[in-house]
Amino acid sequence: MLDETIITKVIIQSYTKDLIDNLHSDVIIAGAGPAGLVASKFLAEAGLKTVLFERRLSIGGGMLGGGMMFNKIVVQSEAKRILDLYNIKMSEIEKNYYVADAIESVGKLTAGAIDAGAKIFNLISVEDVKIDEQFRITGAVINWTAVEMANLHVDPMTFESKCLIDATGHDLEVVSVALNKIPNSKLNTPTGQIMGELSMNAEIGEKILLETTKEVYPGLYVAGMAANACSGGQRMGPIFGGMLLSGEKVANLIIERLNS
Ligand code: 48F
Repeated sequence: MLDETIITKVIIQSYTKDLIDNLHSDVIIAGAGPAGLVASKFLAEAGLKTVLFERRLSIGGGMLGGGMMFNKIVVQSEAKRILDLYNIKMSEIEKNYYVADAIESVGKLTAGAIDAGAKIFNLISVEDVKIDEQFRITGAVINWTAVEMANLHVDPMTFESKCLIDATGHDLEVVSVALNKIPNSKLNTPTGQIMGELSMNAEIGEKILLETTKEVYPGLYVAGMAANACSGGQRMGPIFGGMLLSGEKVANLIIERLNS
């Protein structure tokens, strides 16, 4: 005999335990696109407690749809080694242009993060940051995506971490809210402000992404498209090498910081 109330009880108990176990972590990542997923794997592998919040039901962000719903992704040779780490199958249809299946890529990037020990919560949005007396960022303020979508007046809850990564993609949501709400805040960008992304140039956008991926405010890092949106880098469309390398870079910056 299956008891529906036991099914309900084990779900509630187990999910609540996950939330409580992750209240304090080393790194919180907002956004489970390719950059956030790769960062989670490397951070967790380095022994850092890593929590990732994703607004949507699905994981993978813009990677799932490939280019204009042709759900294939392209990776250049510089980033091929990262897809190889996950055993993602690729074909080199043109020299230096490796093509992979978007669903396989997202599935394996997700499994890689989870197997390394990162905790992913979907259906939760980061809506603000937590700050200390010196206005340093010390965590994330979160709420159910459903609350956000229904525009309900329901207060959020707070998770604490040593570092926070904005991997929210084009919208750069976490940095935007922080800049708005922290008095006199200046970002580590050429203007000290959010510069916004530039129109498409895959060559420049991919290259510059490794420079724009950095700590932009004490305790707050940017990775993936959010990094170019922050520092005025070009967009690059459905080539994903830069996203993977950006995830790796932000993880290395934080590993170095927290282990020093
Ligand atoms: O947009 P997304 O895939 O970001 P990314 O990792 O990769 C960018 C590429 O997909 C593509 C591109 C490549 O060349 O330009 O756009 O930089 O993933 C961002 C994820 O963050 C989630 C969003 O649902 C998506 O899955 N997200 C956005 N805002 C929030 C959030 C938020 N406030 N809280 C939690 N998740």
